[in-house]
This record gives sequence, C-alpha cells and structure tokens, in this order.
Amino acid sequence: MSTRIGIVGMPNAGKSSLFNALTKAGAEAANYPFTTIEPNVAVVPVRDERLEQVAQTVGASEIVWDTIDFHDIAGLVAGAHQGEGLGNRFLANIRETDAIVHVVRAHGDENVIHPEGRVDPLRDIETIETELVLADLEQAERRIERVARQARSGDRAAVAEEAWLTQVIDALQAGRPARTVAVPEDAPNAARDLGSLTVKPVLFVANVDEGSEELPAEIAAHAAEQGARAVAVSSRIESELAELEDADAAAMRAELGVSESGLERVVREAFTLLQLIAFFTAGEAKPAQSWHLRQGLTAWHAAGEIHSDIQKGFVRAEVIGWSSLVEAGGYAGAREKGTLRLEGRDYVMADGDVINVKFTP
Ligand SMILES: Nc1nc2c(ncn2[C@@H]2O[C@H](COP(=O)(O)OP(=O)(O)OP(=O)(O)O)[C@@H](O)[C@H]2O)c(=O)[nH]1
Ligand SMILES: [Mg+2]
Repeated sequence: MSTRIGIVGMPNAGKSSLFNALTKAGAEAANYPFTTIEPNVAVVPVRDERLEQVAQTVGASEIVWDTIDFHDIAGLVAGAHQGEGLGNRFLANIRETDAIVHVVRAHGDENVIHPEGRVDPLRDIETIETELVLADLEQAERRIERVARQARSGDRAAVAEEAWLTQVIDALQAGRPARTVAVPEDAPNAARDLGSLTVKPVLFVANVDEGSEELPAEIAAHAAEQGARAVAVSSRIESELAELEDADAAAMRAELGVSESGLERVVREAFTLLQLIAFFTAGEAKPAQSWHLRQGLTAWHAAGEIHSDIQKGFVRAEVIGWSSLVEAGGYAGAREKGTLRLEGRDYVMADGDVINVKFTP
C-alpha cells in the first residue's frame, strides 16, 4: 500500500505551494498506479536511480514507481480542534495517514501576510502542536468511554486499550504527544483505532527564503528535541521549478545555488522518518517496480506488499542486491556467478534488494 502523509501548518505557511509542487512533479511521471485522486491528494512517484539501472539490465518493459500520497489541508489556527476555521474537519482528513509533514513559515517576504502579524517559527510550531494535542484529547476522551464499556465485560484487548488510553489522556493533558506512551502488546492496534495525530512521526519543513537551504537553528533544535526530522525548502521556488522542463529547472537551481530538488529531499526525509527501505521486482519484458517496506521486515512481508496471494502461497524467494544484478548483466549471469540467492520467508530484506517470489497459487 502506498505511504500516506498529511501536511499541516498555519494559514499561509506555504502548504499548498509545497503540495502543488509535489502534484506537478507527480503529474509529469507517466506511470503511477492510481487513476482517481481527490483534489487535495497528490500522488507522488518515488524515483530511484537504482531501479532504472536494474530495469535496463534485465530488459524490463517499463518502470512503475512506488508512490507517496500527500494530503493537503487548510491552515490550522488556535481553536481549530473546536471547529475554529473548520479545523476539526480538516484534521479528520489526515487521521489515517502514516506521518505528518509540518510546514513552518520561515521566510521573511513582507508581501505574504502572517496570520499573527509577525514571523515566529517556534510560536507557530507550538500553536499547531497544541491543536493536534487538543484534537487527540477530544478523540481519546470519546473513545475511552466506549472501550471502558467493552473492558467491563472482561475483554483482554479492551482492558489493555483502556489502560493505554488513560495514560494517553494524562500525557495529552500535560501537553505531551501520544507517541510518548508505548502501545500495549495486548492491544497493538490501539493507536490506529484512536486515529491519533500525535502518535505519527513528524517531518518539519521550514519554508525558507528563496535561494537559502539553511535550516533555521530554532527549528533544528525543536526537531532534535522531539526526535523528529527537519528540512529547509522554499515552497514557492519548488512550485515554480516544478513548472519547468528538467534542464531549465537544473539551470535555475544552479543560478539560485540550490543543490538538489527540495521535493526529492522532502520525499527522502519522509522515507527516513518512516524507516522504510526500497526493494524491487523486475523481469524481462515485464514492468520493473519499486516497493517500500519497514526496515527489519522479511521476504514474507515483501511478498505481502506485492500481492496477498503471493504471500499466502510463499514457497521461497530468489534475492539479489541491485548492484550485483547490474554487475552480472542480468539473472543468467548472476546465477552463474552464484550471487542470486535462494532465501526463505524469514530472510530480512535489505535496502535495494531485487526479489522474485516463488509461490504456489
Ligand atoms: N516569498 C515566498 N512566498 C511564499 C513561499 N511559499 C509560499 N509563499 C506565498 O505565501 C502565500 C500562501 O502560500 P500557500 O502555499 O497558499 O499557503 P498555505 O499554507 O497553503 O495557506 P492556507 O491554505 O491558507 O492555510 C502564497 O501567496 C504563496 O505564494 C515562499 O517560500 N516564499
Ligand atoms: Mg493551502
């Protein structure tokens, strides 16, 4: 399943500019496995140069990129959790996402109105974090009533979930995110069922002045304190660059002194945040495809990403690192060299593995 990310931030912080840049970048890639998308959901292919080499080596028919969905929502103001500025409804749209990108205004363009009248990244971050905490608190207080009723009947998972919710409510009331409370073994889906926003990992995107790539120190420090990640981009520049042809965009980047695509940096950081590794499937005259999997998961899990039937009928897998496959000039060469290995279902997948699952249908 593709990875889903929700974009939050103050009004005018630059969320939609970033989102538009991502959408345009997405629309340009010919291949992504979705046809309908909502207007506020951008499906962004995750390009990977390694797969391009693999596809060429094995003579694949085409390349299909794995994707990330970015969900844009309207800006949150203080009181959003109570429905101020319809904030609560917007927040509901991103309860199902895997992670949150928090866009923070850090550029000083006076033509862009700041809702609080003055640029102050830390104050803005705190406003948004408070809204997320309060929205979760409301949700948790509602849920615990229902779970408590189930717990009274002695349901073990419900008992564990009620205890977890009690701790979560305490944490939220103290202003701490729900991710600071460990999910109990007996109720592994508790966080998902709550639809908690503050349980999700956060990537801060500092929306900086044009031509700068420097992460403001206060944002870096705040992210570090939280164990979160942070990147600096100019949303406006990225949305303008996304309109250009590749060569023109590269020339403009060089002129601005911006090294690589800010969008690529956002996508890469998001994957690091989610601790995902990439793996590939590729065969002659077939599509070569990229997939993502949580670090530490196995060939059996990888099979499940590809198709539930392939996972169900898993027998064993042929696995090879992408560079070994390219070096050997293809599967036949790799077999001769002995670099194409047979692995069982418990094999832990490595970043850049190419896998071919043998299964009984
Ligand atoms: N100078 C400058 N202006 C920017 C930058 N990013 C966004 N803007 C401008 O700021 C204004 C608001 O940007 P949006 O991307 O619409 O902001 P938003 O966060 O989506 O705002 P809401 O949807 O209202 O919450 C627009 O006029 C943008 O052109 C930037 O990096 N530099
Ligand atoms: Mg917007």
